[in-house]
Amino acid sequence: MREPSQIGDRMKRNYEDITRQFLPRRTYTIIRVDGKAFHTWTRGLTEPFDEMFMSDMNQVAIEMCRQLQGCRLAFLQSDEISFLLTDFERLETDAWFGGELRKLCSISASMAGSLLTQENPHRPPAFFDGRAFTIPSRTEVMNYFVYRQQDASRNSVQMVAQHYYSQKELNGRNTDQMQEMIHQKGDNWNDYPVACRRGRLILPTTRPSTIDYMDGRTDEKKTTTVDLTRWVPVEPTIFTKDRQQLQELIPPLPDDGPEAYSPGNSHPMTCVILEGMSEAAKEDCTLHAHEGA
Ligand SMILES: Nc1nc2c(ncn2[C@@H]2O[C@H](COP(=O)(O)OP(=O)(O)OP(=O)(O)O)[C@@H](O)[C@H]2O)c(=O)[nH]1
Ligand SMILES: [Mg+2]
Repeated sequence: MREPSQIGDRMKRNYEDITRQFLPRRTYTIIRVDGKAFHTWTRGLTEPFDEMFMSDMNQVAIEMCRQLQGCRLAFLQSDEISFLLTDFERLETDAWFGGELRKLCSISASMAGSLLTQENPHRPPAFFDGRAFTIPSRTEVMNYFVYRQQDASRNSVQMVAQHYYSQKELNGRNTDQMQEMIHQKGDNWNDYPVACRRGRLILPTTRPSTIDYMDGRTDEKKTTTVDLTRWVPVEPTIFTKDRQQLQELIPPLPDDGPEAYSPGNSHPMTCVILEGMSEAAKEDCTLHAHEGA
């Protein structure tokens, strides 16, 4: 009889590992998760925009920003979230799961699914697909977010139009025509909140926080101040008109020279406060809204 290790090695070598793929190192990685058949999963939610659902998606994105190693920001709209990850800060910086493609896709999709299900225990389980890929230039990373934001606005107009008209009435209509049709119903797409029209960014912010701890040597209770990172939802600019917000958020590749990348709070921020947000998250938003003012 063969040793279990021999059969195991053979299975791995001949089958499992043969399709193992890794993303290139020291560049930009995008991971995007998208709700599976959310047209059905969202049935019964407020149309065209459900604040609780948007808030839940923000929470999913915030928790994932915490968990995804090297995450710089997330951009979300409708039932999808894109994360930007980098792995080039130092030569020794690791990539999340070494950049193993199937790990990146499957773990991020399952995270999103279980986090959203946890937020909605009375709804059916939520499933997501996940994809991960490399974009090798900073400008193209900016263009990627322009692409997702344009999709956000197109989706958003469509969702409002579908609220007033049947699919048949909307067939063949472009976004401008749909906006006009919305107008005819006495509504104006431009009056909807930015978060509904342009998507949301999730950004890291740091603020000093006081913590109590026990000094192991003296057994004394002590207090110290540390910088805590919190992730908060922020209103995006219109990326095609104002690229500065994005530019400041995306670190240049190490070979790009000393560009003006300043992590932290240098970008102006208008936070997104939604119904259902935790008190701590609201407090963060209020704090940072003042910083951005
Ligand atoms: N009522 C409501 N529905 C929403 C909201 N946000 C997203 N949705 C729904 O989620 C859908 C997401 O669209 P898609 O991702 O293109 O479609 P899908 O049904 O998820 O299909 P696949 O992604 O291909 O599996 C929209 O068409 C809406 O039906 C919301 O705020 N309120
Ligand atoms: Mg979907």
